[in-house]
Amino acid sequence: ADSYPNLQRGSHFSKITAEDVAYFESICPIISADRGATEDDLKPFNQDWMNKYRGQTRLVVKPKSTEDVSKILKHCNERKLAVVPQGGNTGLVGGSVPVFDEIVINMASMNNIRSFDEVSGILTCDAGVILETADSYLREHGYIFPLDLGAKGSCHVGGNVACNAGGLRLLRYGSLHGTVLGVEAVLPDGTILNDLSQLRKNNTGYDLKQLFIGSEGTIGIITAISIVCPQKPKSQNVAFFGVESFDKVQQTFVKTKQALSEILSAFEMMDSNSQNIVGQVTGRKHPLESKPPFYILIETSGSNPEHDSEKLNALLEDLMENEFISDGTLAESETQQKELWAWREGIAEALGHFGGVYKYDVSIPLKELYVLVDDVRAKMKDAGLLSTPENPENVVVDCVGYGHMGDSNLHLNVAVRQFDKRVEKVLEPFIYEWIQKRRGSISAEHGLGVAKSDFVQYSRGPTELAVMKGLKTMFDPNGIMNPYKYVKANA
Ligand code: FAD
Ligand code: 2HG
Ligand code: ZN
Repeated sequence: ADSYPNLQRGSHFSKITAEDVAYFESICPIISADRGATEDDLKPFNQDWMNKYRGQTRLVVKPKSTEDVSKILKHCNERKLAVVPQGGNTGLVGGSVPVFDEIVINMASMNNIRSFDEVSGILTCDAGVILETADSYLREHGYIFPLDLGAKGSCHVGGNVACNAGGLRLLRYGSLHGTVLGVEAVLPDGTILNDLSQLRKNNTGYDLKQLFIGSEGTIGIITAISIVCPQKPKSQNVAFFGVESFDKVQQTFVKTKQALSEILSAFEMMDSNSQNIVGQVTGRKHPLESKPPFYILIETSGSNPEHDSEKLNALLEDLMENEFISDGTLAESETQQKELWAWREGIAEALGHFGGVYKYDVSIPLKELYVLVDDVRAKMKDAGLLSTPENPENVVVDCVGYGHMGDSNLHLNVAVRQFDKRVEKVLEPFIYEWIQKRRGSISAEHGLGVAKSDFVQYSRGPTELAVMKGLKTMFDPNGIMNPYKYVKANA
């Protein structure tokens, strides 16, 4: 495939036959080239959200139950047919689309809420429930989903768990490794593993569900999850600040934690380049008139509006007095809160409007979080690839940095007019070496997929990788689950 110049189709995988298609059809709805589906019909399942990766599947199966998934995988395993589990297909590392002709197992039809306990706040639902649907359901019952991210309208909770998504409120509600209490999964040979526990405490052997959280469809298909959900906050505030330097962003972070303590629910950082691009693409006017190099979005979630406002106002006064922030605004309604959030949540989408984006999702010690962006921008400029007032048509539109400052997680995005080998050569391995030197992570929250699979050794040692490969082989000896991606057992 054009998207994958360095990969070759596994020669041990079978090709789909008419009998296979007939068998899958007897189990659940399918979309098949052998039944008249066109390339256009298959495109939404073959192409990823960034339009960067494109596979060549001829068959999509849409199971309606765990038993359907079990029959499908058992057959694929016996026949050595490779598969790709697919949720909402919003992943950003090319993990959710085929590389060659893998069968897409799309989970969208498994979308029932199974149970909700109003006392414990534990939700149990099918993997294909859309995140926003789960959250809306919970809100009606006085709770919220402990994860929130820009793709909430399309991504599935099963997809979220499969890639261990982090999102906008991790600093408050923690990672899915803490909130997910149970997983029901189908192993590659069709065995149903029922670890759908609703217990917060269960020290009885290895914690198997943890292996599925962040496994990106490589050891089995998650069919349901149970998760403990926090109370819906009675009071919420959103503040948006302009800041003159990254040092001051850090000082503001410390002050904010001290002042807001338990009510802080998000601390997001955006550079001015990211904000310019959102403004340019949406045509909206920025909430702050001054043009500082950095912006911060702070959210509070609490139970007492007076108490929360008092804390936030005290923080604001302190930040202004000490000149940590140079400008700011406080949302006065829920609509305004959403408008402010749009300047943060809308960055990924706006960046996609120019032709292509190189994405790096990294963990770095906070002190140096933004240095990487400056370094990459300087290198692009030196290489004569960055658009400047003198050369406004250069291939690199801009290098922007933003992200989950509260979690030391930077999103470095290099927006280009088209994907270009010269740009790639400047970016890699430079960025990976830069991260390795600082003992950071080359993938903080988006995972490995096909995009980062060949670079995992920059963040993980040989012993760790050997154990991971052993695990993969134990679960999936035929290697049918999401091949060519993640930690490749045979690489
Ligand atoms: P998909 O993209 O369909 O799949 C992702 C991976 O999981 C693939 O490897 C796939 O094979 C596997 N998979 C999917 N479902 C299953 C299943 N049921 N069983 C086993 N394997 C499965 N990520 C963050 O961490 N934080 C963010 O803030 C964030 N913001 C985003 C904002 C936007 C606008 C977009 C487009 C993406 C964002 N992401 C973010 C990426 C994020 O990982 C995904 O949006 C989401 O978690 C993926 O869910 P999905 O259902 O779309 O999964
Ligand atoms: C976000 O935080 C997402 O907005 C997407 O994780 C980041 O597109 C990106 O690089
Ligand atoms: Zn993110």
